[in-house]
Amino acid sequence: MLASGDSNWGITGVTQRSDTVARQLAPQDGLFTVTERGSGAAPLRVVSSIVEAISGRDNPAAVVDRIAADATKVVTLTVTEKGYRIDPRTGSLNMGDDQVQADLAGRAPQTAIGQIARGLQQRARAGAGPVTVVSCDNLPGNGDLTRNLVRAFAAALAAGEAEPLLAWLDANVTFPNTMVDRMVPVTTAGDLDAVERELGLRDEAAVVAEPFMQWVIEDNFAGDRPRWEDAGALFSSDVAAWEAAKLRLLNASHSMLAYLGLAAGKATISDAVGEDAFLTACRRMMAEDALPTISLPGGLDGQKYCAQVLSRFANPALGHTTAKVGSDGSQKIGLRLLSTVRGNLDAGREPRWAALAVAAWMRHVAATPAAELNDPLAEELHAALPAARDADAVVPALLGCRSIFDAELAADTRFAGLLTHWYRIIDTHGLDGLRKEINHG
Ligand code: CS2
Repeated sequence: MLASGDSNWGITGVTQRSDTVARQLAPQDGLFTVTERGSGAAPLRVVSSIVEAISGRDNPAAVVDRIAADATKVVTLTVTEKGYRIDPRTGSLNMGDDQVQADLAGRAPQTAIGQIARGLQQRARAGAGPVTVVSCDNLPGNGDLTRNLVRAFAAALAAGEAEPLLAWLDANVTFPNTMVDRMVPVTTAGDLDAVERELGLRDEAAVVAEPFMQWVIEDNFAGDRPRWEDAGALFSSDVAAWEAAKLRLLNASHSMLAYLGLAAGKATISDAVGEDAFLTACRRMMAEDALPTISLPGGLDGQKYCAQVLSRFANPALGHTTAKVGSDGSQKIGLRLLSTVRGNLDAGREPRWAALAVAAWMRHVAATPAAELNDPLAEELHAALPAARDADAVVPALLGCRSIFDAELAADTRFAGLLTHWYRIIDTHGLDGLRKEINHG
């Protein structure tokens, strides 16, 4: 959340994890460091833009108050794909989610969409001015989506509440689309120790990141905003093309490397992309499956972009783990891989390499005990799995998960055949089998 004070912008940082606030940011007056790892890394930097840190879990009313405050001009959210509580069948707010229902029933809201909607409702009642809500998550049309989710929440309120809020939202709130790109692994205890050695102080909120960063924003703001362009942000009317390129090229390859890496016992993304066969599979998925399904933003060279992405993945200093990138797969593969799959099938082409990434995810689900599968749908996925875990049993079972695969895609025998082919190789022949099949290509 960003307030403004005559262009002196300050951030109220809201985290959903109470220990992050209690243990980390609050005792440090919101100060934290950013350490870049890899070629071209800038020196360690202390960030002082957070003027207040609030736990969205422990103090939801404060979050609502800050959103409602007239001084707040921009609300940004980075809550990962699952934080939006999207119903995959409708693409809208999951009204079957008990947390969403509890927020609608009037408790101090705990969900991101509930906190934003209730904050905007309080803002409307207080007569505060226009505000802009900026999603910074890996979702196509993330601003449009956030608007639709907030409007769905408003529309589900009691009759006397819904209409005035919807009218106010439409007149006073904008939701620009954005594309944000920077690899930021989970900070480890070793990272905290390294920062302490360099800084001479203990920073419990230290952030580690790659040197690369990119932020593309639709210039659709309801009121004031910081001059993010001065820090390198790009304002564009073609954010959708940037989002598609990033999701279907970078994020899709990230997921492919995560699941192939996990199958081969590779702990990090850089280890996984260091396996020549996996590097080849990424290259071919980007070139042969993904690029033909997207229109690149003006001026972006597809080949150079793909080469740069793979070079970023190879950064050995970053320590991005296959387990972290492979988490929440049920929320990611549709956005990153299945759009490419559908685009190729519709064009009469076989998405050979995107199917490999999906098959590797299926093998990850089947080979990981439910209690260890880091996925909001872990129970649903494991309930769908048969006792047998071979290709002929697992592929149709997971294709039957309508939260992920729609009926038309699940019934496509070309796709099912590719999934079965790759799953069988991973499951039966492992890394050697993958090397042979990918290099045989
Ligand atoms: C990653 C992304 O964890 C993941 O799913 O693919 O967080 C990725 O690091 C960022 O989108 C890079 O901009």
